[in-house]
Amino acid sequence: MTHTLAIIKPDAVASGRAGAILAHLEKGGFTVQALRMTRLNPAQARAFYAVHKERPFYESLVSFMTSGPVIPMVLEAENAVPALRKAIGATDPAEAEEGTVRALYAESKERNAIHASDSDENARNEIGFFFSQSELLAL
Ligand code: 3AN
Repeated sequence: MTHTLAIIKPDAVASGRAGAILAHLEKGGFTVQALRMTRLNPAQARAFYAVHKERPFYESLVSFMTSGPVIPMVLEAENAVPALRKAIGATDPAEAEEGTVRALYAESKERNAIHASDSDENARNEIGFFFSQSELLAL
């Protein structure tokens, strides 16, 4: 079993889809190991998405990710990182495979309901970004 980080984004929390997304992931074989609700400030959102800082959508993305509460969580599964990327679908919900979280719950390429780490190294860093050692005692 390995671990990855998911974030239910502000669009999905605001529209009341967080519970459905969580249920979808649990049904898909992911086990929640840590979870909380928080609101990112602009410095935190900029730091989290620093790899995108040269992209034209960066400021808009920061503004969206700070627009309301988010629900970060640590998920456990076999090959958790690729398994969760497959379960969430393509960045653009119009291109996301049927039955994926983004096909079911995302609004647009930016307001796309969920984030998932894209490598084991990023998963470790992103888990550390949101959760302290004491919150990860079960891992
Ligand atoms: P993913 O979340 O599928 O890994 P990334 O890492 O390319 O996608 O993009 C990070 C986030 O930036 C996306 N989840 C989405 O919210 C936003 N984003 C990506 N591409 C665009 C775009 N062309 N226009 C607006 N927002 C975008």
